Amino acid sequence: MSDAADLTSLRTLTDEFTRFMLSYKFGIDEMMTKITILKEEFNHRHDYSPIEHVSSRLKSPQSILAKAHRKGCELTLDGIRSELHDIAGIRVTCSFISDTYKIFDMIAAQKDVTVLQVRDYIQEPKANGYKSLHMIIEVPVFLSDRVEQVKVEIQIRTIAMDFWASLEHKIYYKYNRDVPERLLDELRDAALTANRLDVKMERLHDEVVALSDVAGEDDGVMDARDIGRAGVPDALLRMLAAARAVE
Ligand code: 0O2
Repeated sequence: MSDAADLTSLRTLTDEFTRFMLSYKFGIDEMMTKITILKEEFNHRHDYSPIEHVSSRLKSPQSILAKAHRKGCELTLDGIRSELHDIAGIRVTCSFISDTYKIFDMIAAQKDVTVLQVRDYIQEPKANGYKSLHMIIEVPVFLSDRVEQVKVEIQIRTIAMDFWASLEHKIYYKYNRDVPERLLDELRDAALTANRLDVKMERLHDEVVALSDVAGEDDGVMDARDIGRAGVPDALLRMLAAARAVE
């Protein structure tokens, strides 16, 4: 092949790969919009948000290649597309364990979202203590010349599970995947402690919610957008009037 032909085919391949990566970016964009809407709407309806934090990441080309090699998948864009499910990734962090399942259900119920795979590491934690609810979904992305179904991996977990997972991930890479047994034991123990905290916090939260339902509690803060709309308590008005009369 001539140098010019080589260059043209290289350009074509680069362009195809860029389009391949872009479709995953668009998949993330679609799902991030859906999750943000769910978060804001839930917040509006219930005065509380089951979602604490949402983040996303696109796997780097190097990491895609390494995983494709590890899985022994065909090194073509089609091969990678069908075998690698986490090129586009979203992580949703919730306050409580029950919230993770609420978010899962709300995502799964969306008409244009197809759930391809579910791994419930909350019900069945990994041997190292890892807990998280994973779903691989497919979402349509509307491009100028076609509609593409894009896979996105969504990991849903509590703050405590997330704290544990990020530390374990760091340790795993620090020791180049060969972590000393003592640290592995401590990590398993820390996972149990994190779980106890999750269970206790949720129980306390349920208790407080039940109390404030009865008392119609004011939590002591107001949204700045409500200034002018919220009424001024009678007692405060009387106090202000009395102070003015003394002036
Ligand atoms: P990274 O760097 O986060 O992207 P599969 O071949 O698809 O069946 P896979 O991809 O290992 O197997 O699926 P699984 O078990 O659902 O894990 C997918 C992702 O979950 C991982 O992606 C991690 O992000 C996370 N994960 C799974 N197990 C653990 C764990 O024990 N500890 C931590 N900290 N995270 C975990 P990657 O590509 O491995 O890593």
